[in-house]
Amino acid sequence: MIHLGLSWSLIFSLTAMKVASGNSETISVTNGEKEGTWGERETCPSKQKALGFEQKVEESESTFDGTAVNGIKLICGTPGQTGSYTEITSQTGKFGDWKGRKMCKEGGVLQSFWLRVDPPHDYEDDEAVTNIKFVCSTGEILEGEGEHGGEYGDKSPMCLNGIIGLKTLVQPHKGFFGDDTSLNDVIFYCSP
Ligand SMILES: [Ca+2]
Ligand SMILES: [Ca+2]
Ligand SMILES: [Ca+2]
Repeated sequence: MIHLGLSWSLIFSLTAMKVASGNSETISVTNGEKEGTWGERETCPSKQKALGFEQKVEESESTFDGTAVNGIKLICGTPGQTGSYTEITSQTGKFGDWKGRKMCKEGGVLQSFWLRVDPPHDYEDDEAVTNIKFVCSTGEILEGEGEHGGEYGDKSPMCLNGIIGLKTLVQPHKGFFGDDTSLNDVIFYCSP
């Protein structure tokens, strides 16, 4: 009887884990950097999901202290309906420019992502997050117009029902003599 009880509780906990990983509340990657403060959680209006995104990027060629990605904006809307969008951002750094929307094919929503990250160097310029790419539920991969420092890490878990919000870790401006990196990491929130 003891063995039976143990195996039932094991099966129950495995099932619970499977449900949790398929429909987690947030998704993140393991290769983000650590500096800065987390911005506010921002979410799409009720019933809307992230159909695309836009990045604020400082071009590395334009400066000796590059920061690459400074902000991420989600383009929220109703899947399958075009024309009416809501833009949301969390904390955003002061450098760079918004580079234009990247949208899933009609009916698609953002589900998972990779971060390209330039890790800290002792003597060279650091930039932390240099680019991002997402997978849409319609199958295509959308890559931002970011920079080329560092490498992409492992893909995040998937929001089965789509991404609906975000929170970003951004390093405050360190001034002329400090090596700025601006955006260091991001967490996305999943639709229930
Ligand atoms: Ca820098
Ligand atoms: Ca950055
Ligand atoms: Ca600086």
